[in-house]
Amino acid sequence: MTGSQQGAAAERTNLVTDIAALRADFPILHQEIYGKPLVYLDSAASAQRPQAVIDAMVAHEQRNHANIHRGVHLLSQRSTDAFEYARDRVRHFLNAPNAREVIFTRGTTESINLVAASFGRMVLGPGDEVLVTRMEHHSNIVPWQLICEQTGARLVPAPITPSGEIDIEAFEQCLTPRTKIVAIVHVSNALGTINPVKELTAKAHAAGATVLLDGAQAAPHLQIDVQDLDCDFYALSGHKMFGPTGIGVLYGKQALLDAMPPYQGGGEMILTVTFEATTYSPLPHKFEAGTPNITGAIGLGATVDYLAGIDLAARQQYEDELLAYATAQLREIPGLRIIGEAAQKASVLSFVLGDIHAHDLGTILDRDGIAVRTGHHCAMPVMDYFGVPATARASFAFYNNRDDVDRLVTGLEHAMELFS
Ligand code: 7TS
Repeated sequence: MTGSQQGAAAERTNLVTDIAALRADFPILHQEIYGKPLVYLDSAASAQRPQAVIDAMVAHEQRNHANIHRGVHLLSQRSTDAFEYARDRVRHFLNAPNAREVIFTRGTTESINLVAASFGRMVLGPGDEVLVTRMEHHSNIVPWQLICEQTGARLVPAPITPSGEIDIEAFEQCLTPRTKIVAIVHVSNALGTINPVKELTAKAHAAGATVLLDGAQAAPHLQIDVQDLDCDFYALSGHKMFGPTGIGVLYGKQALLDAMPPYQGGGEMILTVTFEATTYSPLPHKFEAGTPNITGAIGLGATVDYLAGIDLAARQQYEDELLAYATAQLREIPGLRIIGEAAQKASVLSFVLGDIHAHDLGTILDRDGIAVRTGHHCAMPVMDYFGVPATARASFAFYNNRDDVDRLVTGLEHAMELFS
């Protein structure tokens, strides 16, 4: 074994496999809400952060903060090093070939807007098509609508099935020589469906389209390997994967990012400026105008380090078993309809309960100390498809357990009593 192989083997043997014990790492979970222990089932909206991530951010603020990429002084150098270290950790997390291909953004929403505004404007013209699916979050619909309006292109939604999966045959039929961009959610926030994005990417590429994957809900649960997926762009948010808010990532293949015009202008993204002509910084800085969320990026780097210390196979098995347990428990409740029953799902249970409005349900559960999200989950076309205005959604992370599920079931029974 080479030295680095020995190092990797040692790293693997030290991985945390006792997933249930990780709950202790999340201080926010250990509190009472209205006098009852908190049950946090809203991680798909925003996941909680482990102490290690909070500590990394506090340490940066207390000892190292200064602006990056510009100071000769020590604090600026420390900040810059920590920021670029975080970029490299994210590169590793995504298995991106090069840190130049990792752009820090505000989150998934900004990452998709960046691609739509820069790449979309560059390649789209009248009659061209952008293909999405009917299960997209609004942030993978509206940026495309905006750029379609400006370029004369058309947004095409690929159909889904009653179980909440992409209809692959119909998807293939939607791919035409006019399809320039295909934008697909990796894991649906409203249904929990894990889409076969590698297969869909290959089909889109065969049709000559460029592919963006929305990984907001995949990054907290799945192994992401952008080289294996062969996607052209991948977007994610720090706060969905146990990191801070206000920071996210756009991965893009270097050849595409190099060809694309800047998204925003300002400091940091330029090499030289005169009133006659401006030249731009090389990647990734060309797409990072202005002072970024430095502490957020450092927190995201610490998040990736934290996740790298956990055995992913053990974590996924734990999450799959918890989802199966929760699904079985909820199916026992009379009048409860689960929305989204795909064969491959990740940690999301959307449901409606009899005639009880989702918001009423959410309010009753809250009084029992149980946090779920209710509403359309920023995926109104999905709600339309299933013929419901809203659902209640319990979303899980590895820090949840069967007690949380049992409390949810008791809370739902309580709500039924109140409404009977
Ligand atoms: N894409 C998906 C699949 C999402 O679930 C979300 C947020 C976004 C994009 C946008 O992410 P942001 O970090 O830029 O806001 N989804 C949710 C949700 O399900 N509940 O609240 C936000």
